[in-house]
Amino acid sequence: MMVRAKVLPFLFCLVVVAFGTKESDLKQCKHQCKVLQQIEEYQREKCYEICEKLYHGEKQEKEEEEINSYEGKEEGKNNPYVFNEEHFITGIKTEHGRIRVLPKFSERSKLLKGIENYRFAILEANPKTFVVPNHWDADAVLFVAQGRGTLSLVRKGKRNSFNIGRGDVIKVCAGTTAYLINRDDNEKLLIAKLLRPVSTPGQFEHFFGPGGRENPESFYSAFSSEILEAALNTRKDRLQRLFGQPREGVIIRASEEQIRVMSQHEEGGIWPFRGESKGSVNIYKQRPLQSNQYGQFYQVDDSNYKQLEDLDISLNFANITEGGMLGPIYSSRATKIAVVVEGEGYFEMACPHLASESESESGRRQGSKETETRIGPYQKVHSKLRRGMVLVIPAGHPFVAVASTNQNLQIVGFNVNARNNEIVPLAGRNNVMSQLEREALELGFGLPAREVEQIFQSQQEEFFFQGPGGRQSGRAAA
Ligand SMILES: [Cu+2]
Repeated sequence: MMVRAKVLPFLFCLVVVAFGTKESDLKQCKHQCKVLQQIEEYQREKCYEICEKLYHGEKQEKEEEEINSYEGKEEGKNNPYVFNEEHFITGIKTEHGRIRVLPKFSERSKLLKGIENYRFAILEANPKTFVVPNHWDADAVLFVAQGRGTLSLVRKGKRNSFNIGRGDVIKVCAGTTAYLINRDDNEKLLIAKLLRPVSTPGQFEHFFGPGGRENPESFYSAFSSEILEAALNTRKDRLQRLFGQPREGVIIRASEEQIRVMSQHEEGGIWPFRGESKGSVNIYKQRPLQSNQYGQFYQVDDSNYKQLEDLDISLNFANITEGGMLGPIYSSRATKIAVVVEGEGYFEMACPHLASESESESGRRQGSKETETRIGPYQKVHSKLRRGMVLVIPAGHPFVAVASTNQNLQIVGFNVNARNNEIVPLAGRNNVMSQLEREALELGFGLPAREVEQIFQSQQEEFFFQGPGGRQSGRAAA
């Protein structure tokens, strides 16, 4: 009896010590149960059970841990590349929707100075609502992340109305009068916007024509009444009535009938503006640049949407399969402003700036001189990724994005400085190291070239790989 009582806790300790999340650990655990002497058969069964429980429990826990270990870290002052809900300013809000805007990037950190002339916003409109006509002093690229709407754009004396849906990319030139409906009965319409202000760098405004004295105020109301009377050739009392109506905000409810009439348009629309292509292009309908079982990668740039030409912006959409990962890669010229549209996971990025910042600070404190060129150390910038989060990935910065093991991770990225940008793969088929001369590898790594080559050639996939959560022991070839 004494022996029995002692055996179980002992065996529990034994198997726990040996435990990881690999399948080989499970085997080893069971093996230990098998070779244990002085225990009875029912205890042996119990031992197997503990092994199974630990394996499955730990595996799940480890995955959760992996994601959760990044939780909270993004809040740190030393990670200016990640933006959460609380970093947004609510520009416009009604009970039917809101427009949230990120502050100027350079306000967050001087490391983001390169994109300080760009602003990022997200529009949310409830089902069956109308966003009142307005124009912005900014060129904009819109991405429909969710829902179905109809967008109307008035420019060069013509109106183009077209239906939009998930995956559509639309360029809206500065000064275009735009209005929008959410024509869906149930789903919210979500539109991510990258704006490039044209008059005041880094700042843009919405100008509302229709409107009243307030909420929104009409820009017509700013003019003297005699000016408006003369310009519109109308009596004062009629103008007072026109701009004196109580308004209920920028995003308002529309009737079934109004929605029905305004929804009668085609996808993409007929584009009446001379020399320009269609109003929108759908990113999912493009041929993926990369595709395998671990994910797909799509791009819209000036080759498949000519209107992006003068903006030097492109868009990417990455669908990373659950348990998969994208990269490591880096962009040669483009800085990516990305938003998570679906799923969960995490990302890691190598950044020499953050490490040098904290180092030079401590250096200054110690009175030591800063050297001009420095190599490393690299700070591992990392964060959990969740729907709605925004990431900035500067040019040249190697990064990787990993999907959780239970849901695909979908990220849309707006690339600034898109022209001649090249995505450089750091692992997998065609990785940059495989282009190096053998002597360069030998000298660079301090190892025989053959050994280095073997490692860089062991990953057969390209761009998307099985992530660490999905990998099992014994899979790696080298
Ligand atoms: Cu950096």
